[in-house]
Amino acid sequence: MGCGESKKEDTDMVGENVMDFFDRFDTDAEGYLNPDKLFEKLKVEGFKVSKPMFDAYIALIDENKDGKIQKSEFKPIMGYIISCPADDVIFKVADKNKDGKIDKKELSLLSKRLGWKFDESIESMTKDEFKAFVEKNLKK
Ligand SMILES: [Ca+2]
Ligand SMILES: [Ca+2]
Repeated sequence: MGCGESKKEDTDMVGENVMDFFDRFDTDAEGYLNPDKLFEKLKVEGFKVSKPMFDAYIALIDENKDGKIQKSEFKPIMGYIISCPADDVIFKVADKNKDGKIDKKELSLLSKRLGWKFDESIESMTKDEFKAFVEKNLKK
């Protein structure tokens, strides 16, 4: 399976693995994960992601903005974390309509969530352009 490209990520098999993963991490069975705890556990599990990049994931997936990761918020990103390199995950999450580009609407949503500035004249970014954009912003 490629990096989240395959429809298989939606199958029960992977879905179940993802939920097992969640339950394993949610040791207090609270129904949500604390991002810092999740980051530590992902590191232990061997996932290579930097803290600034991880914080960017969290800002993007925390739909109800409570600073915690609920199961429903965790599910889409987990599939990507399992199968994608770290800098692809943020692209996947940011590409809401899954057309392989980050358009202005997606950029402005991301900028709002992460507080990143972008050039309003940009209509869309390719994956490579977006990666460069993310890298630049994470370095700040
Ligand atoms: Ca949340
Ligand atoms: Ca898109």
